[in-house]
Amino acid sequence: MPAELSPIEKAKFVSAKRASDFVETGMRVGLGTGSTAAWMVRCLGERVKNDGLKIKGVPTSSRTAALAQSLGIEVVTLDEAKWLDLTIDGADEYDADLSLIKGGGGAHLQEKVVATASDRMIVIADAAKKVDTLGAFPLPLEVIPFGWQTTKTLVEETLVGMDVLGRTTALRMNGDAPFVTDEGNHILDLHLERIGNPRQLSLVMNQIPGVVENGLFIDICDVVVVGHGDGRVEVT
Ligand code: ABF
Repeated sequence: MPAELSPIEKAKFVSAKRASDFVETGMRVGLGTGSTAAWMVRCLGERVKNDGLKIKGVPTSSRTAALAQSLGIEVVTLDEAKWLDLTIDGADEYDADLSLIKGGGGAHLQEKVVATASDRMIVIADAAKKVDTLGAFPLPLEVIPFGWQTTKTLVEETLVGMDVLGRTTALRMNGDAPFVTDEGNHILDLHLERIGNPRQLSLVMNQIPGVVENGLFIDICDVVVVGHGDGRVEVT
């Protein structure tokens, strides 16, 4: 373990390290995005360098692709891999059903495609990500640029009457400009505070014309590997 990690970074590292132990030579592995996933990619890079680990990595974002390539991990496209043995990725929240909110890193569309095209999905997270009810973290919606303001209005009108507490939706910004995803789309962040029925909300949001994908991952995560600031790690 790298020296001098803060408790939160230690929690992320031990979670990522434990999950990377599930990776075996010959696997096709989905490589997640975010700071916890970056630790996992670094752990795999160490095994490639020191133990001769041979995997085909499918990154979930351009950021992860650059990191993996810099560490000597073979990077292929999802279509080249065709299907994945395992995806390891972070999350912003997870609940007792292993439903997730993802997308804080702006990559949930590619992350959901990769995670769904995998035999197994392992989420790596520090213990603070566990919640009783999803929603305190803003739920991202990837929307096409065409008519995004109208899409925002449709989303707000659709939320009325649904089992959520908050209502506000905001365009994610990157400085003074709208954030642009790897796919060239924008992101609306829904500040819902509490999502009473994540499954229903996920289905309804994706029916709105202009919405490409939402950050709710329902029935996709198989295992959560939780790291704690004192170095403990739990596989749930
Ligand atoms: C990506 O990174 C996103 O889906 C998720 O929202 C975020 C988690 O970032 P971190 O590990 O830095 O908390 O997986």
